[in-house]
Amino acid sequence: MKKCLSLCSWFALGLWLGAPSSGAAAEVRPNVVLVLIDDLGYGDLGCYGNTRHRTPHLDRLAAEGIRFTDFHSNGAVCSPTRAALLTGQYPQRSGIEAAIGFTLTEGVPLEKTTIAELLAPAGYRCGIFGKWHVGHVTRFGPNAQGFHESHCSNNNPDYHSHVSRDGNVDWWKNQHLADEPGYLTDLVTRYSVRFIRENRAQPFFLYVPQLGVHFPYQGPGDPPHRTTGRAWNGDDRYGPLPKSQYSRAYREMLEAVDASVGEIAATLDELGLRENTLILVCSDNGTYSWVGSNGPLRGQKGDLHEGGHRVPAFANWRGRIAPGRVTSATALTMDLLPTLLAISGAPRPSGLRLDGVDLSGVLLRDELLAPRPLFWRDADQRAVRRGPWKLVTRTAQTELFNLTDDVGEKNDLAAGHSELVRELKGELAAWELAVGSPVKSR
Ligand SMILES: [Ca+2]
Repeated sequence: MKKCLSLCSWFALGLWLGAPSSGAAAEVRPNVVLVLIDDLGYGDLGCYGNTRHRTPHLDRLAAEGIRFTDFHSNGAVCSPTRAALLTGQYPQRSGIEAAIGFTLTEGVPLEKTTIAELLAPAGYRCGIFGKWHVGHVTRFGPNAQGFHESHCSNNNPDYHSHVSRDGNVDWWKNQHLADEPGYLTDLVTRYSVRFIRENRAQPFFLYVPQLGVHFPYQGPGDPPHRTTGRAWNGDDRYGPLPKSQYSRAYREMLEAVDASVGEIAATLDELGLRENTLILVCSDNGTYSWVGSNGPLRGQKGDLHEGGHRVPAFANWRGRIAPGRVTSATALTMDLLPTLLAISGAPRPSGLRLDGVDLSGVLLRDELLAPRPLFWRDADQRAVRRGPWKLVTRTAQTELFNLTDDVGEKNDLAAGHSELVRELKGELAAWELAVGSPVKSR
């Protein structure tokens, strides 16, 4: 299946290259740097109102680009959002609907078409440095899903000892164990910068799923904690520090991520690549509100109230995206793949099912998105969004909110809007019927 898609893509690419030029993408394929920050909350960055965390590099990229106020992760936890990012599909269709562990039986199925498998045939060099978390890397890893180079973890290891919660070392190079000393955020920076330098003369897709700011809570100066040979699934999963120091460590971890992104941007500057590089930054789900900030939102990581999935997101492309813009467009992680297809000019194979939509008109031309219903599902929670309206269900409980008036989801309006509740429940049921059960991993 993959081979067929690849051949089809080459054929389509040949047609595309022979077609008359219709825009900048047809002349020079832009580079893409996609930074996914782990568990970053809606209120964690200075550009979203935080006054405690110092994030000057991220704030500058946002200020010099376009910032979303209504961007959402597809999942309220790590794996489903990452699966949606890679496939452009709802997690429920992509093969992973829940956070996964370390088994060899769970993962985005290899026959799924990923963003790397679409960009590579168009001449892109594809690299990933950071956290994978969509299937054990030895079986479902990035090199088996279209990436040319990878240094990554399965999950969230100790930042210093690199031991994951299953008691095994978890740092891999091209799907082979390759431990090395270093604070993980620094390793992510090192490989990302090297990748840019080595591929400066050709289009590249650099995917940087930062490990910060997911637990264990360890700043660069905090001690290593986990050792091999035992599981770390109790309260010790959060690291070596007393709880009173979690938020201090979290701030330092975020500031290390900010420095990492700053170094990546500085490398692009130094090489004269900023005018030909789209930088996208977003988070994979909300933060835990006892350590980070979801701003004015209700709920936290794992919840289908806004605090679980409304996240920071912005795009920067010097000379192409006008600086200082803020958009209220409602967008999701699964929209990134169609957006990158449009911006890169990479062909979309016929028959490829995408749930996301192209955001390039929002980014480049201030266009509006067509209205569409949006859906989330996480175990016993469901949510559906239509314009300002959001219905949230959990077992027998149903709530309705108007997010324009009430982004904090404080006023349940379900009792006074029975007809709208009925309609939204109907849309949700139809969507669940369409996506069915998650694709079984193999
Ligand atoms: Ca996460």
